[in-house]
Amino acid sequence: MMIVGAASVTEQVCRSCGGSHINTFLKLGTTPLADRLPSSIDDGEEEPVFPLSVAFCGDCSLVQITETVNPRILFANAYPYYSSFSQALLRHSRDNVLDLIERRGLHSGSFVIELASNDGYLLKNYVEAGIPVLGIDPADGPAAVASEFGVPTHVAFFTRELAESLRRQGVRADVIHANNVLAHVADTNGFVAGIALLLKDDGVAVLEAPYVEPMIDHCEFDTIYHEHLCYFSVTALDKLFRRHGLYLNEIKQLSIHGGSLRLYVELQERVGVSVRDQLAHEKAQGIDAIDYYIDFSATVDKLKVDLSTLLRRLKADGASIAAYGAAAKGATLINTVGIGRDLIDFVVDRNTHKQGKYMPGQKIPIRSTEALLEAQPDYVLVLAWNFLDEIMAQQTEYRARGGKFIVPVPNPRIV
Ligand code: JHZ
Ligand code: ZN
Repeated sequence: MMIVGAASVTEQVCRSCGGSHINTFLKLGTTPLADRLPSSIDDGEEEPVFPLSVAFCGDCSLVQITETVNPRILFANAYPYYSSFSQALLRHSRDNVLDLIERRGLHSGSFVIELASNDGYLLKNYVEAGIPVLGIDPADGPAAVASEFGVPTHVAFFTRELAESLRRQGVRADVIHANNVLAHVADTNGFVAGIALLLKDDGVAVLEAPYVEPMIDHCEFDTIYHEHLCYFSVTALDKLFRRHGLYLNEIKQLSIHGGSLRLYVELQERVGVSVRDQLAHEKAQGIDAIDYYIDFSATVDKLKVDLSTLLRRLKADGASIAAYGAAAKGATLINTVGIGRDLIDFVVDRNTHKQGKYMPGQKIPIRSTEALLEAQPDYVLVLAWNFLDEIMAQQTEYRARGGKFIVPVPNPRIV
C-alpha cells in the first residue's frame, strides 16, 4: 500500500477550534491499531504502534486524542468493520430511517446521502422504500457489499472538496446521515463544511456519535483508540456546527455503543428544548471544564488493576477463559490491561472477515462463535460489552452448560 504523508502526526492545537489550550488528562501509552488484525502470530512484520493520549480543549471543550494516524493506514485495505453483524444495530438503523421517512415526508423525489455508509446497513432501508440514495465510504470491502444491497456507493473519503464537486454537479440532499464517523475524521472542520454544502435549504443532517458523558461516567476508556479522534459533548458540538453556519437543533440520547447522541443539524437556527436542556446539564455537571476529566486517569487505572487481578485469580484457580467480540474497543482493553494468550485462549466473533485473524498486539486468535460450545471455556470476557444483551440472548446454551460472562466496564463483574 502506498502511504502518502507521515504515518502519524501529533497535534499541537485543538482539532475543532484551533486553540492552543490543550490539556492531556489520560495517557494510555502506545497501542497498535485497533482494526488492523494480523493474519498470523508471526508474519515477520512489526505491528506499528502509536501514542494514545486524551486531551481537553480549554477553548471549545472538545475532548480529543492528540495523535492523528494517517487515515489511509486506518481505513484502507482490509478494514474489517462491517456494520451488519449486529442485529441490534440493524434494528436501530431501520427505526431511524422509518422515523425520518415519516417525519420529513420523504418520497421517490427525495435524496438521501450517507457519509461512511459502510456495507449499506442503513441506506438499504431507503432503497426498499424507493427513495434514491448515495453512499460515500473509503473502505472498498464494505462498499462492495453495499452495492450488492443495491446501495450505490462512491468509494472515497468525504471531504470539503468532494462536497464542492458533488454540489457543482447539482447534488443536494434532504437527509444526510453520518453515523460514527464525525469522531473519525482528521479534518473535522472540512467534514462539517462539506455537510453544510450538500444540505438542501430545508434538509437535515442526522449524525450519531458516542457521548463523552457516559464514556467518562461509566469508565468506557476502551472506546478510546486511534480511529476515534474526538469524544463529543453537546457544548463542543454546538460550537463546531455554528462555525459552519449549521445549527444543532435537536438531540436524542441513545444507548447504542455505550451511550451515544443522535444530532439533528440544519441550516436554519431553531434550537429546541432537548439541546438547551443538555447544554445547561453539561454546564451544571462541569463537562465544559477540565476538572470533570481529572479523576478519569485514576479510575481507569483502578479498572485495569481490578480486571487483571480478577482474570489472574480465575486462571490461578484453574479456570479457562475466552473472550467475545474482536471489537476495536477490545483491542484497547487487552493491550492497555495486558491481557494476552496466557489468560485468554481465543476470541470469538461473528464477523467472518475477522475470523482466522488475530487480535492486534496480543495476537489472540479469533474464531467463530461456535468455538464457545466446542471448547466450553469456564468464562468469557465480553469485549463487545455494548452488545451484552444480544450476546447473552444468543449464548443461552453456553450459559445453560455453566458458562459465565465477565463484563469489564464500568467495573469488572461476573454475570
Ligand atoms: P462493535 C467499531 O468499533 C469501529 P467496535 C468503529 N470505529 C466505531 O466507531 C464503532 O464500531 C461504532 C461482533 N459481534 O460494533 C461484531 C458478534 O460477534 O461494538 C464486532 O466485531 N456477535 C467504526 O469494533 C464486535 O462484536 C454479536 O452478536 O468496538 C462488536 O464491535 C454482536 C452484536 C457483535 O464495535
Ligand atoms: Zn477547541
